[in-house]
Amino acid sequence: MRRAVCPGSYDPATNGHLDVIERAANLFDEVVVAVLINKSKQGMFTIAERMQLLEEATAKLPNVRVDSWHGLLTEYCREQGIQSIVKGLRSVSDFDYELQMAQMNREISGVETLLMSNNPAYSFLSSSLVKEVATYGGDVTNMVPPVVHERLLARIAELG
Ligand code: COD
Repeated sequence: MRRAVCPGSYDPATNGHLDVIERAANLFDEVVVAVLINKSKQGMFTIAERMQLLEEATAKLPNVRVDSWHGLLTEYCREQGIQSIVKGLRSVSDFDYELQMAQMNREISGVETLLMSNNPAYSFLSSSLVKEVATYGGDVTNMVPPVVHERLLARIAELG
């Protein structure tokens, strides 16, 4: 069975993330969307909330499941018997960062990384910018799955 992991912070998932997950699901028998901690980013949603949103947003994809992990991604791959990591690439700056991580992950574990060129329609999308625009009242309706949009506006209202 060909299995891959799509790792990320997913705080929260955007339509750019979903595009990569859907395309990976067409290439592999099973895709695990793993919510990991990125210590350099401050979270708006808890890990459990991010997982719930991803589960709802990927419900129509039968070979996709959602999980979480604290620690090295390659350790997760080893534990789960996953051979491939799939990441999305938006820009040259993404490429620099992702290439370095791909090489490091391969060096320490042998796990391969597939860098998937993104859908140009989503090149400008990041969780951070979506949160910032929505916080100041901008319209992000077409940038995130409907379930994320609803929870994002609710969280912003809670935070005042
Ligand atoms: N279109 C296409 N792809 C996109 C888009 C978009 N609009 N937005 C984001 N992506 C891609 C990103 O390029 C990334 O590949 C993935 O989606 C997830 O994005 P984020 O922003 O949710 O997640 P990151 O970049 O914060 O995730 C980084 C990890 C948590 C995966 C990384 O830090 C990690 O592996 N941490 C675990 C600890 C570890 O193993 N460290 C050693 C690394 S060598």
